[in-house]
Amino acid sequence: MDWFTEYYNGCGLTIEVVQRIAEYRGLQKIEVYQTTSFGKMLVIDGKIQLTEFDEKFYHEMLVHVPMFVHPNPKKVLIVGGGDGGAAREALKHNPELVVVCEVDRKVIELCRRYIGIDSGAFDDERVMVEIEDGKKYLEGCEKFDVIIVDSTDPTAVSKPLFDREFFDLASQKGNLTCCQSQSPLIQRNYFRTLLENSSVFKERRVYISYVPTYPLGLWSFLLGGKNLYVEPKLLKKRFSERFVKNGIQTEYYNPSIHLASFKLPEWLRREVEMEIQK
Ligand code: AG3
Repeated sequence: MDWFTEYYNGCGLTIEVVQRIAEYRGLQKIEVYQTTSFGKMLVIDGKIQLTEFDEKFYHEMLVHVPMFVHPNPKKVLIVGGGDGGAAREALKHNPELVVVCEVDRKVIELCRRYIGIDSGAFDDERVMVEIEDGKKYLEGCEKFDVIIVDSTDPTAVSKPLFDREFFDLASQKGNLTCCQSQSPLIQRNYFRTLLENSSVFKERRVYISYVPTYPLGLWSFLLGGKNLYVEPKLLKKRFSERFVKNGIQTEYYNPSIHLASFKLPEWLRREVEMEIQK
């Protein structure tokens, strides 16, 4: 047995690992581990991207919140998301097209081979993979109903996905954009940068989820676009029509948690409102 630790700003999370199943150094350092209690784990550049144990907490909240805010999402773009977890969730809304724009083809390759949380999404004929930089792809693409940004932390490869130019493009090409926006508690600088740079959206709302294997467990997401609030009754109707009636079960998401996730603790509410009301 061995231990893997992800360090961040003066603390860290240590997970017991049975073995390292794969390692690849290219555009990014990609590692896949078998852990003792969290199933398989994907690590990129030393940062935990997912474990089988809690990836649904993250992927369901990243995808179903924007997808249920949209009345009829048919065309979906996922920027990043090479593990296929976000694509898997998006398909549950019965879209016509899901484009996964991943800059590092090795992420897709290794995840398909060693982790498999795409659950067949990459074999689905509605899913198209583009190996390209997210910004470049947005410059040339058609419009999408929903754009979902499933990136790594804003270091090296993902940095451009957090800048003004990127949000500008996303606001033009997507009806609705949703980005993972890091830990607002222990990665405040990342979170603030994202808030500052995304002011182009007509409306913005921040919501939170609990992802135990991400830094300190509290994770945030930013929704940008128009009509971001959905009445509880309408939300329940959409959930029932798209999921309940089709026998689709979730592990984390439901309409109540959707609504509750926008209720922020006071320190975070203040921080968000200061930026959003500017
Ligand atoms: N993307 C967000 C993970 C960021 C985690 N950061 C960290 N551990 N420092 C997840 C990609 C999974 N689809």
